[in-house]
Amino acid sequence: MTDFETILLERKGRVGVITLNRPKALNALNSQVLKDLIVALDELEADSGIGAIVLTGSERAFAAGADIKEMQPQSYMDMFMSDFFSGWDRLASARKPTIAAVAGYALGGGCEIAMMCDILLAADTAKFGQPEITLGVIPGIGGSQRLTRAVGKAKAMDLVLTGRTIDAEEAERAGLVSRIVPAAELLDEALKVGEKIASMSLPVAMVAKEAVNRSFETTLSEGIRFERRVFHSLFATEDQTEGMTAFVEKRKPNFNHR
Ligand code: CO8
Repeated sequence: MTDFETILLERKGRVGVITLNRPKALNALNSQVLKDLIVALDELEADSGIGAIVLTGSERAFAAGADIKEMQPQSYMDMFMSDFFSGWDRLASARKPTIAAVAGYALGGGCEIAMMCDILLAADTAKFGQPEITLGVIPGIGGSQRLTRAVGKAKAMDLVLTGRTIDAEEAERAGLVSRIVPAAELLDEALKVGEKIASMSLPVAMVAKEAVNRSFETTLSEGIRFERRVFHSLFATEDQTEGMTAFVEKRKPNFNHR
């Protein structure tokens, strides 16, 4: 297993756990974090023993945003020529299901990478926000788009234009997170969700998330057409046969995990 500078990578059963680990900078996301995360994601996606991926941080911070100290001296040409931040698209395009387990601060890029995950679990201590405007910039890895799709224009404008932070309760009411759990139980809960997903057929879970994600990219009729085509195609899999036969035979299904 690869050693990393800024993250920890563990395998817990069929769940891969990536922990952001720059405690002195509240897990600020610098270029090294991005490099490490890409290697870790590539490893977990290639590992047939893994059926779901949890991304988490510390008790105090999931991530307090992009590393401001790294960005501060950069010019327009530096940012443009290096296509700064574009590598983060790797997380959004992960094929295996991803779960963000957020405690403490998820600000700026931290909120944005949590929103790239398929499921967002919040500890009761979680705080979300897009404070970039207070630094003279705007969200840079999808915040203006994903936040708006998640919570609607009213709340997104409020957060992006004022830079204010919301707590877990407000985030849940707004539809940004799917569940709130006590901070002490966050990782266990995320692992349970991961194990549950990993107990399903992996290819079916992969196309299920692809179908949901299509809804952000296309019209209703095209999205439904996509869903229908994929649904039909699943009848070519052993897992459809196994899942439905197990129901009829009143037993638990034994899915393929590859
Ligand atoms: N970048 C660099 N260092 C940081 C960051 C950051 N985003 N956040 C915290 N740190 C550092 C602090 O500088 C401090 O270091 P030091 O001890 O060396 O001074 C250490 O972490 C602890 O932080 P604080 O002392 O400030 O801790 P507090 O508990 O007083 O405050 C806060 C916690 C409120 C979270 C505060 O640290 C803060 O406001 N941080 C910045 C939040 C922010 O503005 N985030 C947005 C950044 S811009 C951004 O994310 C752009 C997104 C575009 C794409 C992102 C791709 C990754």
